[in-house]
Amino acid sequence: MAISKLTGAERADLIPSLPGWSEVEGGDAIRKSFRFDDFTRAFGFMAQVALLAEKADHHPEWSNVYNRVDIVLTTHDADGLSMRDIDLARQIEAL
Ligand code: HBI
Repeated sequence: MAISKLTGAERADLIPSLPGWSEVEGGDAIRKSFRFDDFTRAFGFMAQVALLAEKADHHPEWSNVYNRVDIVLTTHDADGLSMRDIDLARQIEAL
């Protein structure tokens, strides 16, 4: 299914409502850094996000260093930011 890239106006409207998320340079992705008390909690969070991603068929670009998880969301099929990214970010915030 073709997924369309969000316009600048849509991004300006949607991203501020995502706590702690910011636009990556160029506006084609959003990112957030998470910090946990320890590695176990960071990995548990990643496991929860992995299940959301698989259910959504929409997967993060992410890295983990000990208690830190850095997530970037973009839509390869749209070559930029789409509603799939916004929806996944909302689901992550609801964990
Ligand atoms: N994840 N972030 C991201 N972007 C995509 O375009 C994407 C994905 N996960 C799976 C997926 N696309 C599939 O729809 C395609 O690989 C077929």
